Amino acid sequence: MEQSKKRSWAEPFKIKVVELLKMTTPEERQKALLEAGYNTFLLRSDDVYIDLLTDSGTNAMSDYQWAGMMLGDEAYAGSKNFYNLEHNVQKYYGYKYLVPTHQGRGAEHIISKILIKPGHYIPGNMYFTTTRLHQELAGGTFVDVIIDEAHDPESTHPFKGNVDLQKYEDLIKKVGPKNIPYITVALTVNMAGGQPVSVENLKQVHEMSKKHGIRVVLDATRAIENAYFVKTREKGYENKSIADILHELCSYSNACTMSGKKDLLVNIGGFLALNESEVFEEARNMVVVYEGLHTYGGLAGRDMEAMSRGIEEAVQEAHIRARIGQVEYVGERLTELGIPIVHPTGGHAIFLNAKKFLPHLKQIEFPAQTLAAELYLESGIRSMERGIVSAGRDKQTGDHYFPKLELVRLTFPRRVYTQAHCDVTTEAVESVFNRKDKIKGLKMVYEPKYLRFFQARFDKLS
Ligand code: PM9
Repeated sequence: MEQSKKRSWAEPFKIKVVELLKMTTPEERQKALLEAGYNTFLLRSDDVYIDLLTDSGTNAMSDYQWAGMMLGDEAYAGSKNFYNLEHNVQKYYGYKYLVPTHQGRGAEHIISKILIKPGHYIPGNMYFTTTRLHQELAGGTFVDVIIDEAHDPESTHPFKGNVDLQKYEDLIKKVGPKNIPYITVALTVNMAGGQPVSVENLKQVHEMSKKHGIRVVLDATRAIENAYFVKTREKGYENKSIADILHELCSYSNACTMSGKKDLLVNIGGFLALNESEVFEEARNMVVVYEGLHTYGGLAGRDMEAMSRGIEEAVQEAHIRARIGQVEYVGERLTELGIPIVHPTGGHAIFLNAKKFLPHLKQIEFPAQTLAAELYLESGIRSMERGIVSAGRDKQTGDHYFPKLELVRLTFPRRVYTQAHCDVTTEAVESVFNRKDKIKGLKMVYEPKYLRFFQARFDKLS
């Protein structure tokens, strides 16, 4: 028998425990959506059928991780699970020092507070909500130095997360290297569509930064997914292991912040990892104020064990191939249907291009927020707005930012949903697409001060 060119992959696990899903009626969903003020963050999880809000903390842990949970050493100080985690962070990420934190933003808070002084500038490859907020709260100003292609949903550049070296150099010239404590490089870039950075680009960023005495701080939250894209897209890396690529990526930085809730297959946890002993000393001291003692940082011993074991599993080829393969699969099906999405598909999610999906809505009518609400109404599938609401307001002028990207994120938790769930999701998006012309926009009726996308409320425009 002739073999097909592209062989199928299957989930590289079998299912041992299941959690039953609840189906709702359109009337129940309409009521739930009204109560949630058209904000999918405010829905009760009980009212959701397939939850694609986020891949953060929503992963399914393996039996190996659950077994590790039973080996939690809950001593207040010096838990053996801390040392296991420290060992694996050193082994796989290559940093010398580890400060555990309850999640990613705990690490962002600490590094921002230590290194940023009022008046500083922090370049980065596109903003991330919590990262930029901590930088601003410390008195800094974020400057986007990502390549232009990242802001174009249709550009098929293989490394849309890359830093534009010219933009970076221009900023250094303009404000002076002394006013730039570090550059943040996110691997992958969430807000651009889960887009990767190439090793070559990161190496150049590292060299330029070193020349000017500027640190490179990675947001390594999805660095393992980034390593997979390097392996499949960057010349010379085809035969390297994911673990080796990860190690190399981190070698071009001074530190990283990490939300373990993504790549590392856990439900809670994060860390700051560093190479400089003086900064580490300050971080170790600060973590006791905001998170917990430096050997637990807001986590239980069992959480640290699950995260340590998660690192070992996350770098496995079969895991990462299927994880990104699932996203790719949905992307291919939606593209076949002519549905506008961000190309190429990224690591953790499909991003629907709401500007193109609902071209009759102005950005101030919140097309992505509207589309996320409509998808929920259609099918009980929960997604997330990543557009004008997430972008927030300019801290100087108070005006809305109007980002080029107005997207709805269908985010895939790791090892949670099957290919059949993916098919149902595709069909639900298609149904909304078929009635898109009749969809009306939203107006914001409540806006919280920080990270408004979490709690803002909306009403339908009549
Ligand atoms: N990301 C996500 O759904 C969690 C909620 S949205 C704020 O994508 C990056 C690249 C992230 C991220 C969280 C954090 C913060 C830092 N960097 O949520 O604090 O995607 O663990 O991590 C979310 P924590």
